[in-house]
Amino acid sequence: MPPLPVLLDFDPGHDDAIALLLALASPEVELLGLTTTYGNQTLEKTTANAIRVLELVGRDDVPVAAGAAAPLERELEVAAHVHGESGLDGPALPAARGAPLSDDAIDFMVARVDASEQPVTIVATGPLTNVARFLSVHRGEGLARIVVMGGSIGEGNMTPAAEFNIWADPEAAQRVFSSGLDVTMIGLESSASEGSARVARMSLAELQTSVLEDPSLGSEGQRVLAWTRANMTRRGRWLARLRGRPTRSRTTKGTCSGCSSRTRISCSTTAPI
Ligand SMILES: [Ca+2]
Repeated sequence: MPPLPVLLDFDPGHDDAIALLLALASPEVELLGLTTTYGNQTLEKTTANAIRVLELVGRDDVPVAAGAAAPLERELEVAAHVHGESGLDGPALPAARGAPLSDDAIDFMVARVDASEQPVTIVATGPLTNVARFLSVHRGEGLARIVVMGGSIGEGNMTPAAEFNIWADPEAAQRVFSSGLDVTMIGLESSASEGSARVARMSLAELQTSVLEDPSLGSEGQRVLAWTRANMTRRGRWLARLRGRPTRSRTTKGTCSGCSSRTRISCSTTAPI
């Protein structure tokens, strides 16, 4: 089976950086390119972060096109309270050496979809402004589907009901969800569940044995692994606080009664340790 052609539209951001690394490490995926949006930080920073991660793992052959710097209609707000001033606060990754394409993200998406022999899947893990703008100039021929990390069927993380990516640009989200195309929503619950946490741990394990264990990366790769693990743990604890669930302190060690894990990634959102 040929690899799935994918365009990743995102706003790195720690979790988006993990998504990128996983895509790079997945033989099932042919990554056609990256398009960036504001979200976890400003467009300038998320674009630089995308390039920094690519350069860290030696994949600066993957093209990056910068897209929306602000929502369609609303004021710009970024999630610096979660991802820090750089959008990737943690280990000091080297500054980006490369630059994004001169093409706008929308022109890039159109060109890549039209040029692909196989139907393209757009994976969007940030606010949906770029995807909405793309759909305003393209009818969606040549798309397999759009997979969105966003929304919630229960609790939000910006308001009691609203998840950040949808909250940041609801007009864009409305256009995407009403486009008539095949749209798959991976909501906040799925992203914070015990199952997804297990997937996250599996993904990190896979990364450790693929991209990040490349000997040429040396200690830098290990630092990124430590950073992603710490970030996932912090994220789980933060979500747990949001839900009012009890969690133990960082120094507590034990086995989760729910998932038999000794990490807190899933325990913090499912059952106390
Ligand atoms: Ca994101």
